[in-house]
Amino acid sequence: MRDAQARTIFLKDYQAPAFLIEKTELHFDLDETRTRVTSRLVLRRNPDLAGNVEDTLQLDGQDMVLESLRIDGNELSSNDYVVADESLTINSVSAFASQSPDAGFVLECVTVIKPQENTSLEGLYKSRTMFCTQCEAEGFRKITYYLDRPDVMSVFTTTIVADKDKYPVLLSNGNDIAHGDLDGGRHWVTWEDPFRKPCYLFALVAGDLKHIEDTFTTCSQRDITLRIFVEEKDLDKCDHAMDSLKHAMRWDEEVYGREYDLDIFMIVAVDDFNMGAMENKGLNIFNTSCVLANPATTTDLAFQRVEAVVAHEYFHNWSGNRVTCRDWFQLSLKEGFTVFRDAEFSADMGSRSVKRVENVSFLRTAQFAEDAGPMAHPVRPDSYMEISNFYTLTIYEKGAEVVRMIRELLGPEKFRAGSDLYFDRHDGQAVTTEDFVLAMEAASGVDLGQFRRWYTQAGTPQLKISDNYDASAQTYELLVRQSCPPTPEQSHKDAFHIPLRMSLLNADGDELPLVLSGEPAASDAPTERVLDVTSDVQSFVFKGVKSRPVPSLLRGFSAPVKLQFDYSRDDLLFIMTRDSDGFNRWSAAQDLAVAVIQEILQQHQRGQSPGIDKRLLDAVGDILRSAVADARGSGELDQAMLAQLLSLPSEAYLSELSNEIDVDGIHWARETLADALAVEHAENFADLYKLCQSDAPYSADAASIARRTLKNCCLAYLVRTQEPRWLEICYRQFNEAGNMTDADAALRLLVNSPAEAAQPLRTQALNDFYERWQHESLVVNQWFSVQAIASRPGTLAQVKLLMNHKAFDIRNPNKARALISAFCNMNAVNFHALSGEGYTFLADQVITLNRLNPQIAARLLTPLTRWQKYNQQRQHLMKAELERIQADPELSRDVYEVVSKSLKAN
Ligand code: B3K
Ligand code: ZN
Repeated sequence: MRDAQARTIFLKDYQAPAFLIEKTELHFDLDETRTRVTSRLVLRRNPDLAGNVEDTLQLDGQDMVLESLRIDGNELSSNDYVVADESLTINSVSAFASQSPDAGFVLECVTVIKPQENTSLEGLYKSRTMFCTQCEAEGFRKITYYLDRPDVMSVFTTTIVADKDKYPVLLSNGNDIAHGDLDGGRHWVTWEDPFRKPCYLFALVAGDLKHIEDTFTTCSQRDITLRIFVEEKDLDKCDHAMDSLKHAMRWDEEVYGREYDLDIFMIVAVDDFNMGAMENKGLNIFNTSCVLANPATTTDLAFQRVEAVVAHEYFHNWSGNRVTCRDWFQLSLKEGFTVFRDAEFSADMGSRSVKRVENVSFLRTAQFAEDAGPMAHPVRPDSYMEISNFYTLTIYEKGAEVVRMIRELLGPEKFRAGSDLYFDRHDGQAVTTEDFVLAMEAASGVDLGQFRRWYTQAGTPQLKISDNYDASAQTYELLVRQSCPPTPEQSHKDAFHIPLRMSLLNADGDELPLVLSGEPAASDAPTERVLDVTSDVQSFVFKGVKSRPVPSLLRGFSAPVKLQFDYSRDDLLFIMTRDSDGFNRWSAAQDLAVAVIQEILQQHQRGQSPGIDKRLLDAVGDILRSAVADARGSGELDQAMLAQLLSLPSEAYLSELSNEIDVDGIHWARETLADALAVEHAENFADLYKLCQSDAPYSADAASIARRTLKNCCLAYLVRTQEPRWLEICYRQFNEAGNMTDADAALRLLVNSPAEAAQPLRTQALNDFYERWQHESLVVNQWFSVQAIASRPGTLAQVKLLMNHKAFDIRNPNKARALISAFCNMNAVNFHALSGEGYTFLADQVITLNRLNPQIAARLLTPLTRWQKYNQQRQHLMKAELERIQADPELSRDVYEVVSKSLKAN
């Protein structure tokens, strides 16, 4: 890594562009060996910059050969410009322009690139047989020289020329305005996108694709053509994405007043893709894993992911494309807001409480860990080396929580007024998170001054709450203390503005009217309130409280904080059963299970045999009995929520809660509790398992998904009993399943079971599964990951064998994730083996991928960066591997940033 490449970009250095690009005309001559890109850019000096007399034009560009360069038809010679690794600098524009650069000039540039050799999957590259692009954040500069920054917005016209047999379908943004045939079996298409956009939203696809088509009539009665393009073999896997798209389009009209703008909306599925999908204007490009769905090959979880990602990318058309980011520090402006929008969409499509539980679980496990690690950064970062490293859970998930908190503080009507104003004010502009907050303030009159700290301060705030009941005065006090641990570059934090949604429950579980001291008593006082926590220490005294209540705090997880309140286990049981807030019922169940698991762990560490709190065993029994009665009777309960209540906190969450992670202890303690629950309640689990069976044909509606989830949750407990009959039933479910959800669940259980009788069944099932699905790439990925996450000893050896399997290809990100990432992130006991072999394995893969695909390499590295949370022996081993990676002389900027920042945390 050369020093120049390890440069840091700072938000404080932001400067508006000296030149603007009004019009961009691109011409692509696609070819197997060399692709020629001709660009014709209409530029002019930025008139909004006072006194702008800039005459040097520096364009971004890398990995290409420049063939010719002209300004206003005048050819430049190599003395007139400087080509460096990442730029092209023209020293004097006015020397070639036919008029003042203020009035505009035309830059024509011909470059040659080799998409077939581009393994970074950024810019223009080949995925299997097709050409496709990924330009966000800075991939366009690998296509042609350009001002590759989001505040340069231009109208694009794109002509694609290619062999007609191999590439019958040629796509780009906007509308197809002309096409025709050429000699030599070639053809061409010209696309025009009337909306100004930054180049990161540019897209091109060429391939032998088939499509399904539908139409959507917008709220103003415009008919939009919807097309989903895939390889022919996948045509039977597009319907769910199409349905999801139409639901999303309607939802955005109804909930945000946002109508689609072009006449056509296209989605293309590609197999080699660094992330989930990309919101290119009018031409979304999707990882096959986020668009294809069919009951036979796709699990319920993947069906739900398809719905969410299709909606997310569609919603970007407004939150991202029509209103875009001024610079990449503002990334959460579009990502946080859009994740919030897609989460609300999913909540409306399925079960709201369950959706919230899933999101919060993920946030508390993965984002909290990121916020406590060496790469912690604010929702609006101050600096970065490589922007690709900042597509993080903080930008996305915490960013969404920040938007959610704004809605908590404003209420839904004012929030909607704020979003309307934001879209109206900034349509067609590249703006900042500050502009978003200003619009919210202007439309609501709510002061978000202190709230802005959520954008600038990293780290997860802690809320320590204690209470005090005064029986004689009939007052109940909540004393709230907030603090936030230091994060890299930020040792001190100022108090956050935290919306604390809460209620007080009396002994019957009823909510009490909430009147704060100083407020007039009112007969219609609310029973739920959002308290504004704004100081380091703050007291809230409620009056007229006749007996000591149980507080229901942080309802719906109203802020992304760590809450500490000294609940007794009986209080938690009470909230679990009596709270009207579904999220808090679940959260109390988790807290109780965490406390019991931690107790088992401590007993284990002290060499005592575990004693399991009977209250938890009984509570699970109660849940099960009510679930059984409900399944036999009215069927009113939300079975997805029941499954959540019956699921123990993950090892990852238990690890996040630990100061020093006892990898094996956590695994052992959690398994011990799960096994005990299984044995104690085997009969109830068996009843429920049977009651959740159904002969109905597969449907991906919320109730059917919930039923299957609950059923497979029961089966998991039953397999834990290690009774041969349950292993056989599991194997039978695997064999006879009419859908992938049930087959996959059973396969996972067989692969993970430590029972001796499971061994032959597992071997048979894995062989059969591969045999049957070897031609379905996404299913083969599942087959890889099922094996990679088995906690049995010897898994790493198996993973290494699978790396040599003919179906594995490290250049395909889905495959790398299915095997390497699954092993390193979801198999703690094996990855953290004290031999250090897991760490060496990961470092080897990162070193390989660093050369092929730096983005994926940097992302895979995450588990090694968390070394500070482990014991000395593991810390030493992990750091040694990070140092080995750091010593690679060819380190990409992506990997360099992650390695150096995590070693600096020393
Ligand atoms: N905006 C893209 C992410 C691009 C990532 C580039 N490294 C997908 C999304 O968030 O919708
Ligand atoms: Zn997004």
